Amino acid sequence: MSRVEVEKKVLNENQILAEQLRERYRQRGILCVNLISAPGSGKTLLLEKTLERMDKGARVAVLTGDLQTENDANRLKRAGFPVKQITTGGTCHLDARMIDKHLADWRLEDLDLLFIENVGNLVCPSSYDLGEAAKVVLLSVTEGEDKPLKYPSIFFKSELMVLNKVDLLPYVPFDAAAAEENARKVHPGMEIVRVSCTTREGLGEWLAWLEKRQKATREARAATR
Ligand SMILES: Nc1nc2c(ncn2[C@@H]2O[C@H](COP(=O)(O)OP(=O)(O)O)[C@@H](O)[C@H]2O)c(=O)[nH]1
Ligand SMILES: [Mg+2]
Repeated sequence: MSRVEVEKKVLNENQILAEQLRERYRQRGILCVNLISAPGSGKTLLLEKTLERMDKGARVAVLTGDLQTENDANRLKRAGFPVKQITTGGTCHLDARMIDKHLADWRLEDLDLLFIENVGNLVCPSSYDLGEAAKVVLLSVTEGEDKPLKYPSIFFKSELMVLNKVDLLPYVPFDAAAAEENARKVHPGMEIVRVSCTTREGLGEWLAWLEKRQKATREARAATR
């Protein structure tokens, strides 16, 4: 079997499992969000600040992926919600089987919101559906405004772009308007929020986007009952 055929088979198997996960989330009214970015753009800090703003009784959980270490899970657990680390060894993305395996001993009935922090990488995670309702791509202002043009697939497939680290804009030569224009060249009409996870600027807009998507998830579930 050629390399192309093997890759196609793996992707098809992933897609089947991802659709099963999506159906499980749909039946329970869970919003699943898959966060993707290059390493260091601020996925974990965004999640830490998000969890910090949630009510103590919020039905939220996080699966966080990295090649090695439990560092991110340890950071995220401080908020008191269920968190699991997925260490992939050498794999540069999460896949649906890893998600299925790590969800096995959680009761999905107890969740309304599931965050997945993907492995830091703008390429491979774009090819693997995890059953999420939405992919969210983070771009930080230290990465260069041309990244949406260089890595179009993930910007095209993501519903929202979080432009992070805007607190650093006075210190780096980064044209935020050009970055947004580039994102919308590959994904016309893409939603974008500007955020600083350190100063918390823009976090309200991000939380409003989440609330809007959760409302849509609840309504879609109610419509099928
Ligand atoms: N100045 C600044 N630093 C940030 C911001 N968000 C994240 N960082 C820093 O960027 C580094 C990487 O963040 P992390 O959340 O680990 O990124 P991840 O690899 O995408 O999960 C850490 O040192 C964070 O403190 C931000 O909005 N502004
Ligand atoms: Mg991280």
